[in-house]
Amino acid sequence: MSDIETLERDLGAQIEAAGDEAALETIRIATFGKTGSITALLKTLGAMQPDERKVAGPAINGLKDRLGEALARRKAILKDAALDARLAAEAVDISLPVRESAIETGRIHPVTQTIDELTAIFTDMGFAVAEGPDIETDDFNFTKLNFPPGHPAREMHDTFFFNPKPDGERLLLRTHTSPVQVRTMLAQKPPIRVICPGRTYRCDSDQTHTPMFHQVEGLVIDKTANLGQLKWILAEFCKTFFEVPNVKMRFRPSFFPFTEPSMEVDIQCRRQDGEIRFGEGEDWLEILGCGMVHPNVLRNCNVDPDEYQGYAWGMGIDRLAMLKYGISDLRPFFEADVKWLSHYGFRPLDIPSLAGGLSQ
Ligand code: 2NL
Repeated sequence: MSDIETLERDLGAQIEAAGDEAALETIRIATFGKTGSITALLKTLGAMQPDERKVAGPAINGLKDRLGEALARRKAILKDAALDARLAAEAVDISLPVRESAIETGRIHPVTQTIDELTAIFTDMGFAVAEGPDIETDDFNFTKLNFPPGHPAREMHDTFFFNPKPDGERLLLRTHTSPVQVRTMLAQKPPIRVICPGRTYRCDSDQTHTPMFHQVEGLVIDKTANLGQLKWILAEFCKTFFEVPNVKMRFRPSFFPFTEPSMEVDIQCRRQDGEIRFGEGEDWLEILGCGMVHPNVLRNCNVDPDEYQGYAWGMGIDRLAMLKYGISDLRPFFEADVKWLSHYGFRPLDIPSLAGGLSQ
């Protein structure tokens, strides 16, 4: 067999065996490159005698053309195969369901839901919503609210104090939302009707207390503000919030430095099989504190107690959320556990409204 035939057979076999375009390119360079086998063969033509060249020339050039064609054919096949492989690997499965969006999977925290609900109730009655800073002065958190300096009630609040500033002033984390009402009275002229929901802080931590918790307070200042109005407001609130047609309430005398008289309020309930129901039964559950604003507080906030009087109340939002939604443990409220939130949380588009029934 001639050299040309051997070369043609060997190279032809190599080309057919090339598994991808890179392997084929290596063969092409080894054949037609500067030092390639066909290139070397073509170079031999120059040194040949004319007779010899007449025979060898067409034979070598014929081989060159056939190998060129074989390379091109194989390249086209490999290119098609590579594309087919990519199309198969990158295929999009259009039968896959769409991944749920954040609006479907996200949940509203029960505390946020409860704040939204009680805000809907009180704003419907004509109350404005006021907010203030979590870091407060001793003056706004205690002194203006009729806690005398050194009064034991300051200690009762288990206050988180900051280190004193160079001028000796000691800021604190507010122990109740009352300083927001103080700020409201100092900034606005009566009549005033506000609720103040927000975070509050006390150095206390056990099964039923967390160092940060939520409170909502309400304040009305008007010339004829009186306890009869307060009773009606609280009864309306309880019926609407707990979604029952009637609820008995019990007012017990109590003490707060900022109200006189002061009362604690219980609502009628029934405890059964570890469940609690409102608006029925013979048991009582304390849910809030209230009273007539102390004249000293009015004076401290530039409200003339001879012209105006006020009533105020305060309640724990976390506890309201636990009671309404049957959550027995307070601590997971603040543990950011997604599993807990997906169980107790609310759908983002179920906005609480009085017309819709608050919790739907
Ligand atoms: C409770 C009791 C209460 C108030 C808060 C208040 C605010 C001002 C003036 C007078 Cl500026 N009173 N707030 C009044 C009575 C009770 O909270 O047990 N909260 C959880």
